[in-house]
This record gives sequence, C-alpha cells and structure tokens, in this order.
Amino acid sequence: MDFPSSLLDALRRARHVAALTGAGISAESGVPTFRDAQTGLWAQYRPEELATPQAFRRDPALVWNWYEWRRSLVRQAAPNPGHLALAHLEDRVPRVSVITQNVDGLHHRAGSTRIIELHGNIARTVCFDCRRQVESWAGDSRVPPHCPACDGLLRPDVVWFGELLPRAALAAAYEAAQQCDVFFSIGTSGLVEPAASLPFEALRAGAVVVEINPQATPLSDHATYVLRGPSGVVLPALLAAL
Ligand code: BJW
Ligand code: ZN
Repeated sequence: MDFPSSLLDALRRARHVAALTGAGISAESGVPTFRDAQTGLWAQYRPEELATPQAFRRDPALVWNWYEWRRSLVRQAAPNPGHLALAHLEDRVPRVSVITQNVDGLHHRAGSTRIIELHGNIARTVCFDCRRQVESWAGDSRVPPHCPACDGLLRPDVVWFGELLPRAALAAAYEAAQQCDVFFSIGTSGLVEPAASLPFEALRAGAVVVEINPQATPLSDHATYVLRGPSGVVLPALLAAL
C-alpha cells in the first residue's frame, strides 16, 4: 500500500497524534457496526431505536437483552490488527490519544494507554434511577435485574441518544483535538454528535486530518488525506511504512 510522503513526514514529525474511532474499527473483530443491518434475532430492530432512554422505559427487557447479546459478542471478540497498530503507534509517537465512541473495551485489550471513552463501556452496569455502579446482581433473575440500593432497573453504563457524554471525557477529547498534530478519524460514519465535530475542531486548530474508512462520510471532502479501506489493513500498512 502506498501513502503520500507528505503524510508519512507529518506522522514522523508528530509529537501528539489523536485518533477518533468508531464501530468500523471493531468490525474486523466481528462486532457489528450500528448502521449495518442487524442479523438473526435482532434483524427487525434498528440500533438507533434501541439505544435511547425512551426505548429502555418502553421495553427495558428488550433493551437489556440486546446489550446481553452484544456483551457476549464482545466477550468472544479479540482486538484486530487495526486496534493493535494504534497501540503500537505509541512506540513511534510521544503521545497518542485514542478517543473512542466504542463501548467494547477492545482498545484497552490491544494495549493502548491513553483512551478516552466518549460513550461509556458495555462491561459496566449502573442503575437507571440512582446511577450507582453495580458489580453483581447474583440471585436476581429478573430482566433487567434491580438495583440493590434503590430497586431501580439496571442498565449498561453507556451513553444513549439525548443523554450527556461524560463531562471529563468530552473535555479531554476536545483538548486532544485542539492540541494534536495529526488527527485520525477511523471507522466512524460521522453522524453522531458531539463526536462528529472533533475532526472539524482539529482542522480548525491546524492539525493534519486523516480519514480511514472504506466508505465516504461527511468528513471525506474536508480531510487532509482520505485512506479508503478497512482499518485492519490500512493502519498496519501505515505503521509499517513509517
Ligand atoms: C469500517 C469498516 C472497517 C465499516 N474499517 N471502517 C447536533 C445536531 C443534531 C443532533 C444533535 C446534535 N448534538 C446532539 C445531537 C443529538 C444526538 C445526535 O448526534 N443525533 C444525530 C443522529 C443527528 N446526540 C446525542 O444525543 C448525544 N448526546 C448529546 O449530544 O447530549 C446533549 C444533547 C442532547 C440532545 C440534543 C442536543 C444536545 C449522545 C450520543 C450517544 C450515541 N450513543 C450510541 C450508543 C452507545 C451505546 C451502545 O454502543 O449501544 O453510540 S449510538 C451509536 O452511534 C454509538 C456509536 O458510538 C455512535 C457512532 O456510530 P459509529 O461508531 O460512527 O458507527 P456507524 O455504524 O455509524 O459507522 C460505522 C462506520 O465504519 C461506517 O462509516 C463504515 O463505513 C465504517 N466501516 N467497516 C474501517 N473494516
Ligand atoms: Zn439505584
């Protein structure tokens, strides 16, 4: 795979690289993206319609079971060469910030050290009412189980549409976008705010912005470089070219 020499130079000079990742980076690990049609049991639902507090209020068991199914997919999944290449970029660049919209924890398992999780993590469970984090609900076979503290319903510790992103994570993401030399947007459709604004923030601040995605997105016409292809192929090739 050939890369523009100006891109390789920018990466070799970079002191701080930020990478915004979306569901596409985990696709090659077997974790389905959001805007792909779902399969099997879930084929009749659109993820956008399940990932909301309204959906949870309407049918908590449906939403809980959907997350149980996704938790089982994530448990079986392993980081792919794209996650691993981002982790290894830390050997080349003094500071690498991984800003992820994913809730699957695969960047941690790949060994990245500076990870900003914008939309939470599916492995954690909190109470819908009192927001306490709950570690165990052994013996409670209700679906969803109830909060030991207030009897509210338990839910995954993720950010649904209409909910606020964790304040510290969002602040750290903006800071990384504004301070990095090179900003990657990898495997995200760029449709969901506020994450979708981060590459534009980086552009405004003068960073080189690189999109890695097999498909065009609203960012494509604005990015400094567009690398069309799966991130599990493009990222390792880019690292090797460095
Ligand atoms: C590959 C590949 C391979 C495939 N290699 N690539 C401003 C304007 C309009 C609306 C809003 C706005 N500000 C806020 C809103 C409302 C809303 C929003 O953005 N709506 C839009 C849909 C219009 N945002 C919110 O509500 C956010 N909260 C908020 O802003 O609070 C304040 C506020 C509220 C209300 C109004 C105004 C302000 C919260 C957003 C939370 C998103 N939550 C989810 C679920 C998380 C939990 C879970 O996992 O279940 O996050 S939804 C879902 O979308 C998930 C994802 O993180 C997120 C982004 O999706 P992503 O990662 O981009 O995946 P896909 O599937 O869309 O794309 C995959 C891409 O991969 C594709 O491009 C493929 O081509 C590519 N790909 N294979 C590389 N091998
Ligand atoms: Zn509670």
